[in-house]
Amino acid sequence: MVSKTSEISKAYKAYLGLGTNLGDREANLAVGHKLLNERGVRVLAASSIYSTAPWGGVEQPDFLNQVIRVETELPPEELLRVIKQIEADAGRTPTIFWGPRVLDIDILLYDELTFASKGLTIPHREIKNRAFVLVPLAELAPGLVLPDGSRVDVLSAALPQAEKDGVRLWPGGDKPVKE
Ligand code: PH2
Ligand code: MG
Ligand code: MG
Repeated sequence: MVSKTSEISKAYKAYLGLGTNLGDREANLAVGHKLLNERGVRVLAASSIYSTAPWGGVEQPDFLNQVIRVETELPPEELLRVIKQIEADAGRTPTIFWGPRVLDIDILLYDELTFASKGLTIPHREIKNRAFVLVPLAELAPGLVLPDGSRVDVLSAALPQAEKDGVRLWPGGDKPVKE
């Protein structure tokens, strides 16, 4: 069958990090999944949910964190715009840098892309430093290789034990969605 080139748009795979430490945290993650799916960012698979100690020096409640694999036709900056709107629609209001939030959605990886603009850096700047990202990412995609050639499972295993100790499987959140 012949189809018009203009109708073909490529779907890209991306990995997103979800975080929440205010309100009904499990519900906030569920809202994130729902709004992403409704707005052109299809959730293909999700890691377990982890309860994580706050990172970054701000005293605040523990987070729930999760990493998801998505598929989208949206280019990176458009994806970021959609994500920012979803965060706001989920009830996020501006707070201090690295402070508490209802829902944070970070673009961790987008296809094989390395990209930097004023508001967006891919891969995420902190991807290699954060146990609350690497542990769920390595669970979801152990063989995944970053654009610089490093493997997420190797990076996760190499984290300091104290960082790994702050990341714990969340009760009831240990049933990964299968692709
Ligand atoms: N997000 C931050 C700052 N610190 N700590 C944990 N455990 N999880 C997060 O998602 C998180 C954080 C800023 O985005
Ligand atoms: Mg974040
Ligand atoms: Mg963010």
